[in-house]
Amino acid sequence: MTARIISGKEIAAQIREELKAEVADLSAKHAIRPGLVTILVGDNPASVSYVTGKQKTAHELGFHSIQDTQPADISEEDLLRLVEKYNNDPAIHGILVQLPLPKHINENRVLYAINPDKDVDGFHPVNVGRLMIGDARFYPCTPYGIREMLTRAGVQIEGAEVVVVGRSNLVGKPIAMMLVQKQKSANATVTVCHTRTKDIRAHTLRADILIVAAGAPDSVTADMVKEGAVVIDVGVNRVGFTSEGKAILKGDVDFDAVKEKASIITPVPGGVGPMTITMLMKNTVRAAKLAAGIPLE
Ligand code: L34
Repeated sequence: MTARIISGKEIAAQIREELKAEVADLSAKHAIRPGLVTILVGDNPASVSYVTGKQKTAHELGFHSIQDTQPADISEEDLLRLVEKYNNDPAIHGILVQLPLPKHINENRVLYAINPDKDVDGFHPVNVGRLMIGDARFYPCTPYGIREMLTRAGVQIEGAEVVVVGRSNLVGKPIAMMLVQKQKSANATVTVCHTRTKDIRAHTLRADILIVAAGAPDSVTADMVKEGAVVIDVGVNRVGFTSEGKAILKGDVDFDAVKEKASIITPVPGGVGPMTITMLMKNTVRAAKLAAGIPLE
């Protein structure tokens, strides 16, 4: 079987069109403009690229949008004060602190300082807990994007055997938690594999839907994939540079070989990445509505 390649870029563009209509409606009926701040500490090239993408999209959608870049040696106390400033800014509905943070900063302390109502990443413990209970306020952007790609591609999640490779707080744990819920676009049987899993292949071979967020190229090879499986590649690995100095990106899946076995596969770049950015915009619109007491659909 040769897989259908689902373009995150195209689906994200479609969602942005839907969001434009929502933003126009918020403006016309409620005089509200969604406000987003992205906080970047330091100048890690990948983080700079992702945050730039977020700002560009926010501007395109007509948000009130602030890029707040801080030096790599900012103190934890100063970063906490900065978060507090945006917690108290009524024009800001969403606060995102780009991860990873420098080693001298306690990441959890910073994430816990964000007002849960402005936590458009969904990383605050209150939002993580709500997600687990099945009463989510904000879905973390990457898992949200993955689920949206699956549903818009017509993939049946209910009853499916889902295998997640990777157990990060950013992707592995939240996507597992989302897809196991007794809810629509969920109700799957979920297995989470990680670096200490005894026989990963034995698990991945059973997957109807295989979600790979392992953080290394070729973590999943063709011999690990069932014929006809749906394969979502979350990895974004910078494996080198072009002669023009542009980063060469590669996913966690051996794309060329796996696409001959899968029924659906996502590419890197142009797969989950653009969806992550767009779901952040969706969460920011949601946060703006929540702040104004506008009922959500
Ligand atoms: N707080 N930190 C916080 N929230 C997040 O949701 C993230 N993540 C991850 C890293 N740290 C975070 C992102 O934003 C990963 N991530 C992310 C965002 C965008 C893209 C990839 C990862 C993306 O746009 N990828 C493009 C290629 C971009 C490039 O050329 O660098 C793609 O097509 O895959």
